[in-house]
Amino acid sequence: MPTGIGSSVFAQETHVVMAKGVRFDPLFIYIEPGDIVSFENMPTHNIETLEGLCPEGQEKIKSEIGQNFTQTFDTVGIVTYKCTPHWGNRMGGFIVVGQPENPGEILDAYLATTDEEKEYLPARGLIKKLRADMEKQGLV
Ligand SMILES: [Cu+2]
Repeated sequence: MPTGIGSSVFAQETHVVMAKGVRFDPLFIYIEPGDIVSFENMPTHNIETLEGLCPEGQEKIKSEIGQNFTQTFDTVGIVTYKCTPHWGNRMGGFIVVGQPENPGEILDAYLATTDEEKEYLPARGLIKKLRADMEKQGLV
């Protein structure tokens, strides 16, 4: 719960991400720290965070395939996740938690990481889409 000095107090909100085919909809969500994300319509899908594309302090998450999944996110930053069985189809998404400092630098670092780690390669196009969305919103 964000109750410290200098942080606003928000009611805990629940955000829904739906699996549709081999995509997550919406592809990126913007939430406040402490909010809940509910992943639904997951008959053949799961959620697995990509450790190299997550903020420091974000716990590793790997949900069960075929199960809806609900998770609270507390760590400010950009969380990247994939669907393990459909990562070859680039089924993944982002949760932007709070207002990370220098989001442009974070995204640059994430892109560089995708060059180094083959496992992260499918994230490249997704990161570019996130950057475009954040630019549109004036966040980058
Ligand atoms: Cu999937």
